[in-house]
Amino acid sequence: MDNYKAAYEALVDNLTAQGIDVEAVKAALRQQHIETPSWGYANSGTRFKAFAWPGAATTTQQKLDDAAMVHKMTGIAPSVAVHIPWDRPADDDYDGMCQYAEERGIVIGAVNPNVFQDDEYKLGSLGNPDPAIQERALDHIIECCEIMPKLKSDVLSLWFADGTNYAGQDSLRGRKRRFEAGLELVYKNMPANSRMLVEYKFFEPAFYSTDIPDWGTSYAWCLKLGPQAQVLVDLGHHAQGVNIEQIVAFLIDEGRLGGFHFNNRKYADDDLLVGSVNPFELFLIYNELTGAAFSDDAVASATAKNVAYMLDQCHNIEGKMAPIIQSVLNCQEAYAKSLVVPRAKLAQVQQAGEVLEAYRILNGAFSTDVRPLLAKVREEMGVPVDPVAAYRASGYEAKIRTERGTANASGGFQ
Ligand code: PSV
Ligand code: MN
Repeated sequence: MDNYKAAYEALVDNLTAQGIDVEAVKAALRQQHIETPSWGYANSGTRFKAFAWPGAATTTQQKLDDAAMVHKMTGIAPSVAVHIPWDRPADDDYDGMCQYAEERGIVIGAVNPNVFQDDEYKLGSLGNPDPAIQERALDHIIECCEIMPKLKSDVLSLWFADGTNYAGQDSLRGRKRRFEAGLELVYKNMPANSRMLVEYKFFEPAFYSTDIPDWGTSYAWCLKLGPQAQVLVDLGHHAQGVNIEQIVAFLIDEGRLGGFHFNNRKYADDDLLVGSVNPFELFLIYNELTGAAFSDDAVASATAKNVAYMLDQCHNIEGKMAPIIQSVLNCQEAYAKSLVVPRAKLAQVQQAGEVLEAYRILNGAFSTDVRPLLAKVREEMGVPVDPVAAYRASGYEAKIRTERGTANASGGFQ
């Protein structure tokens, strides 16, 4: 990595010859922002076993300390998503929590209510047939709306474990109506200038039906709710073979793409490093976002520029901090590759119906080794050129192992 300079010069020549403004690409890379999840710093597992990782965070302070370290190593991860009540502070001191983050050079990002972990939610939350449970869920989500300004957050991120396991278990239309009514009430309680992101998932923990199974359901409800409601795309929440970049393109064009939960799914949900299974897919998703952000279309451009990019990953066997840093870097690399797509040339061959040439142009950008460019950008930003190596050499991991030990718990802000 230290010897990247000659490769960087050669890359600049190559990109410039293709008509790409390298300084503009670097400026865009400096502005990239990937939010990390507080829960990704704690121990987690599969339903069969949670392996405790030495030094893994158990309190929200530790999660914020770790997130600050990730930001220090990468320069592009300045915010952390929180999950309530996992991150509920003692005495509800949200101001103190916000200040704690800011003192470490980061901010709190999306607020995620949790209406799935209590026994009462066995049959669902907003979709539950019991009005008392619906109300309990509603109260918690509205409480999260009140917490948002205290944490200076403008994103409410909603995911529901609601659904049914057996045909006949509940009325599908009844659940739809209960959900709509609940979401409408939440929407009315949103802080001004904030956004509600509605996440979908086609399976798990309910297996016969899921109340928000796909982007279409989420989109339909966002349309009904109003402009503050947008769809959140979690990469792990689709069936095999689904063309996620097409969903992304559609939602951008309609002004309703609000955020991402990045991860990579091999067979089920979201616990693998983003871009590790299918880097081409991640590139194609970024290609849609970048193409829109830098286009002349006002709605698509504003929407793409306002997307909340978040990781939603739990690392079970590969450590905690280094994989999170690696995930941020995977997003950075995919974004860089999307920035070197020669768009004018691509549009020309698309228009001319030159199918193979269009594929070759797009694939050419994907195949570009952007690592020297990223090394240069990092150096200019004053962060390590190789963030994972720098993290390993920093002594942070040894320090937290000694100070924190190995614990199974994952607690809140003390
Ligand atoms: C559910 O699978 C999910 O993707 C939701 O975003 C949750 O909030 C998150 O994982 C953490 O459980
Ligand atoms: Mn998610």
